[in-house]
Amino acid sequence: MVTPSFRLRGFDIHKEFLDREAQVALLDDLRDVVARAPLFSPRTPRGKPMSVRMTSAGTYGWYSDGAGYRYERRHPDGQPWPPIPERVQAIWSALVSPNRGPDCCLVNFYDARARMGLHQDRDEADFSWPVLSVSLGDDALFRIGNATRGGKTESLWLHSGDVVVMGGDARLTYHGVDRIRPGTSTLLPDGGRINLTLRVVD
Ligand SMILES: O=C(O)CCC(=O)C(=O)O
Ligand SMILES: [Mn+2]
Repeated sequence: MVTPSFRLRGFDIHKEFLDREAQVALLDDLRDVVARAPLFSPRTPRGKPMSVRMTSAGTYGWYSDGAGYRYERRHPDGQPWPPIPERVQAIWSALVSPNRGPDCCLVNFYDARARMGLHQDRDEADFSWPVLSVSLGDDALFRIGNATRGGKTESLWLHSGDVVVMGGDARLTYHGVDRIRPGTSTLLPDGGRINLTLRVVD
């Protein structure tokens, strides 16, 4: 197994897991994903538009609207989601398991004003599988809370190329993104941040 740079509240943080060349290659793959499955703005179950735009690759895509949070087999335009790029699968294979791949690669795009409130990832069937998250582009202030809502939190800046694995006791820990720091990376020509979140769904 690959040793993380450090652990924070059970989250394994792999600083600069991807070098610049690997980030550029990944971005190329993601351009194909977004061309086939365009980014959209989901609504919360209460009807509020999320500030993060999203799409997915894989058997399932994460989706939300007035009917609730869930996984869907098709993009809102009716097409199946594109396959998860091999280079993305390889990160999972190296850090989680070479035997079972993720069912969903959620692609989150943060512009300068986007954020993601504290939440748990809990729409999956089996919490024994970790969640793996990749950061590309501008820095993000990532906040980690507790197994239940409330209590003290801690935050850290995630940079382009960093990978976080949330597993074991931390699998259901609250987490979110307070804000991004525009202009801190040159990876995305128009700025912003991409986060890939890989999960086993079934
Ligand atoms: O953008 C991030 O780093 C976190 C994304 C996240 O927590 C999620 O999509 O569930
Ligand atoms: Mn999450």
